[in-house]
Amino acid sequence: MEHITAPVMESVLRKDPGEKEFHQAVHEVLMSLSKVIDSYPNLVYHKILDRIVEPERVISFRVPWTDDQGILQINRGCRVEMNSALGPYKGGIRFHPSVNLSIMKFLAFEQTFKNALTGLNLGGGKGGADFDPKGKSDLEIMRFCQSFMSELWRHIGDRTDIPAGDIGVGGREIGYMFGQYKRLRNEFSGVLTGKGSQWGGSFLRPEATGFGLVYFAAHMLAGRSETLEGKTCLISGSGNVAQFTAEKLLEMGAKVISFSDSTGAMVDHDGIDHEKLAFVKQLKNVHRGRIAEYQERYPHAQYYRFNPRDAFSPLWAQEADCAFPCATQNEINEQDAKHLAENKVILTAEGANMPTSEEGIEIFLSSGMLFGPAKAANAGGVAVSGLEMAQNGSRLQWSRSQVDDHLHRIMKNIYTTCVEYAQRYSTPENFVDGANIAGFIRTANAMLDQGYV
Ligand code: NDP
Ligand code: 2IT
Repeated sequence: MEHITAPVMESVLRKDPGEKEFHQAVHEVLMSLSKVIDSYPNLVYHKILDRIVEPERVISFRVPWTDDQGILQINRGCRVEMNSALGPYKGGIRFHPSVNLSIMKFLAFEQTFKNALTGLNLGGGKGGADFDPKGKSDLEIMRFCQSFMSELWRHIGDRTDIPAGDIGVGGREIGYMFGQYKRLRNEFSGVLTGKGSQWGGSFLRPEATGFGLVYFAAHMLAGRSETLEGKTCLISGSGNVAQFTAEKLLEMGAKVISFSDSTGAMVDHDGIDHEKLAFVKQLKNVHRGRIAEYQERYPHAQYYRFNPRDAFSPLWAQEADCAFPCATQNEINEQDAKHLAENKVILTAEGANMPTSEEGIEIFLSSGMLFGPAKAANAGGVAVSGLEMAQNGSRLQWSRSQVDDHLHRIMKNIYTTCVEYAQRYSTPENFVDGANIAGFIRTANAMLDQGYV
């Protein structure tokens, strides 16, 4: 069946040279689809594959802002509106110096399938800027967010495109962007999700990605009559997703031993309890400090400074039962995956988007490890964003427990969908194929219904 998917891949490589992250995301999905596409001649005839890899719209814009010294700075902003077959474009905004078109397109592509898996009416999109929030004052962040929105506002809307947070964009940035949108449009609407809970935000949206990830992992383990209780867990990253993954793991009786950031990783073999987690939250969210400071506060912990020339990360070489990469793309390379497999890690569930390289995924799948791919495992965040949109549409706010019930139900549905599609089209427990195929079929059928657009 590669005769159907290979030309699509070749066309992407030809049209989008140099976009290596986008190539990687497309290749992974096409490899899964090559196992089933023959059964869907209608989708082939109507060129769904050729269309699904082409963004509906890409918006690139200049973001000028002045720093605290009064010096003009210029960044590049972007929004990739990938696919609106299932609903308005939906996906986060990332502020990080590494942001480029390839990264935006891979994220928007992944988001399309992820959002389909939630069962909600959400299309796929992603945006961001190559702006580095590190070391910036609060006023610099506000000026940047206002300038970013001064261009983006004309392209988005609560029925068109609804951005949210991602790396470098949390509650503070969403607030500043919302304020500017409201001012320009003279309209208080649900145009962004992740808003403050006093002014339209859903309870549990900040927690949702991490909590959902742990619910998903618990289902995967239950499939093998296992639980998280007493399991030693590695977490990378120390931002939004990492923190709430840790919080839920502690609640489920697991032992969390690590966090990281882009400078290094810390490992605390005694376990990171609620008090130590509160320290990390304060450090990262209030003081915006570095994870290295954990060791200053808890000297028995180990700290490993990353060196970009290192062949593997010391974090993934630690002994553990479960691994939760929650930092960024391609943070687990082939060597890291080998270490995890050799150390008999029984589960890896992806909180970050595409944190495992394709070679790494191969190693996980062939080792018999349970592997929860990002587009299934981290879908809890966008799912609660969808619930925030529902609450905004009805001018109501649901209780924390109502939202949590929905999140539980959605994560369970995603898990059973992955199991079902893996069993039907691939090998049992191959949730990569399960997620890719299920997300694709739902999106593709909607595209078919809506004609050649
Ligand atoms: P945050 O900005 O809150 O935290 C990001 C964390 O990852 C920080 O600890 C950061 O370290 C680290 N990090 C970022 N870039 C790199 C890098 N190049 N190398 C090593 N570490 C890095 O972001 P989130 O927690 O929101 O996002 C984390 C991941 O989860 C991303 O892949 C995101 O796409 C994904 N995700 C987020 C969702 C959400 O709702 N927020 C939903 C679904 C997925 P440092 O402080 O040094 O930059
Ligand atoms: O990658 C993701 O799913 C997100 N950053 C969240 C997107 C959203 O719209 O809530």
